Amino acid sequence: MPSIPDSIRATVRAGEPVGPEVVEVSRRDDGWDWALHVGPATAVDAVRVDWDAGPARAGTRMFVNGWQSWSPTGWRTLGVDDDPSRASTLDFLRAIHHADPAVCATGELRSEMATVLTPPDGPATLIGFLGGSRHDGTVRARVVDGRVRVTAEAWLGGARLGGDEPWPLHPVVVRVGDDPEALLARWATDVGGAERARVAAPFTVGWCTWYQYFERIDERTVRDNLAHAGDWPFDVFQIDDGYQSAVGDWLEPNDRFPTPLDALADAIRDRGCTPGLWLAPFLAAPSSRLAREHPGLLTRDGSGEPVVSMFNDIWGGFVLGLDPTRPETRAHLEDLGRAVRAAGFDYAKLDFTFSPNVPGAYADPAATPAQRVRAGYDAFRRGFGDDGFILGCGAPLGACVGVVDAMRIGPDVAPSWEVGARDTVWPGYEFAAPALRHAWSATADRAFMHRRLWANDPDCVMLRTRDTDLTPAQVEGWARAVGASGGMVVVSDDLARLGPEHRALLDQVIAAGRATDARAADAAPVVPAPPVPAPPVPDGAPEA
Ligand code: 9PG
Repeated sequence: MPSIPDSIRATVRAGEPVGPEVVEVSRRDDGWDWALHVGPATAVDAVRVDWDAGPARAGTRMFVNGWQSWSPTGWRTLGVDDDPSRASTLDFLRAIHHADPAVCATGELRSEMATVLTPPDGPATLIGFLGGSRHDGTVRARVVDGRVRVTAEAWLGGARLGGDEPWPLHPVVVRVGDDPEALLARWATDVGGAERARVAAPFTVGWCTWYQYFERIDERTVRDNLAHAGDWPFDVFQIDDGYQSAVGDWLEPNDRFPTPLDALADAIRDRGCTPGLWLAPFLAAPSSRLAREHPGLLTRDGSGEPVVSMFNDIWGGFVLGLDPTRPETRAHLEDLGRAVRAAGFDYAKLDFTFSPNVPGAYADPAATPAQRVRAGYDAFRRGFGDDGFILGCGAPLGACVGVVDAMRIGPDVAPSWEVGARDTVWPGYEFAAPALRHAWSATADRAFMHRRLWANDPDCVMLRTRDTDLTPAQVEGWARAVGASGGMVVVSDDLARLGPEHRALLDQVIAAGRATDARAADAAPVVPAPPVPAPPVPDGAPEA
């Protein structure tokens, strides 16, 4: 495959006709710099360079990076596999898992930020955007008449761009090499440099309420676990979803939490841990105090109605999105960050943060979807402080480089290998549903991002061997995979039920994780792929 297209011709997809001369392209050694110069403000969907990358070889593999933490990610076969959007039935799902919510053409594969194409008989080619804070970048590939067509697409999402100054796009690199992982690691190092990635946070060990108690937490349970926390090597003790009175009202706990949050944070600190809090700062339940008293913060559609940004049964159904392009929303998010920190929480897990990508009539029509997401994060960060620890979750990866300290790089783990009965599985997006094998495969496929774009959060280890559907081998295999990743090690089990054998495994995982983490910037972590699941045991047959 040729390293750079012979002639770089950019085309613009816009709401109004624009000429090809509006894109200024300049070649660099391994790709190109480009800028958009449309003059009068024009709604621009995308700017793309499309080229012939040579004859298609059967069995060419493509690395597909999902758009946000939970989005389908992994290696696919070009000309055989399809994009998840082909199977999807809900517009909403495409808006929360891709930059461009439109359905792909048959046979087209797409990857966000970067891809690697590896033909069976030749070197690998990486195509990647050197940034993500100004706009998303999607690389598409398909086979046309026996040849590979590649498109590098700067996704602007209909932002009204214009003015006298050219609008710089993130540079694109095209690089050839023998080792796909080395190409990805080098690309991630370059993106981290360009976006001033926050990669200096210390190696983090923690405890989290979610994967033992889910939304059924109460203060008693949190305090029971806290009573054991001093016996464990936890840096962080984090309260997850379920403490709040409503989605949006993060500082008002519900009646299962009689103690104010700042006193709970004090109790955590007294046990020697950094207090951590989960919140979904860009969402508000319709019945929340936030939505009722500050309706002006909400994202609106073209008819002025609030935009639904998520559906979740445990929150009572539909929830609305906040519009970070409104100055008053940014002021609210900044105040929220300041208040969470003032309550004593130095660690914040910001979840469901894809929501500003959901289409709507945002107040600032000149902001791209990536800029909307980033404006929300930046506002929270301003209030929370530069020295607080922010973990992104359900987060668009590209827009968050440089603002988060850590990033969930896969879908939710679960105390089961496969998706459990209580979870909804959406056609095309099966991978986003909680299952150990999903979290494990993302941890392997995105290991190269660690300490280049942020610290990777592979999601919690699942140590318990009772009250779980995991086999002891799955428990241990996953824990060791987390260690091999060098990323965060977070326990999410009832501590009263863990014994010395669980502690011994955890100590080994932490030691391995610290060693991998210490050299991750030089040598990208290598995480073994999840084992192929054993075939089901027939009824009556003895278990192995
Ligand atoms: C809390 C949880 C945990 C978990 C997060 C996130 O409905 N959904 O599609 C859905 C997706 C992910 C999800 C929950 C629901 O999990 O990843 O660690 O914090 O939220 O609600």
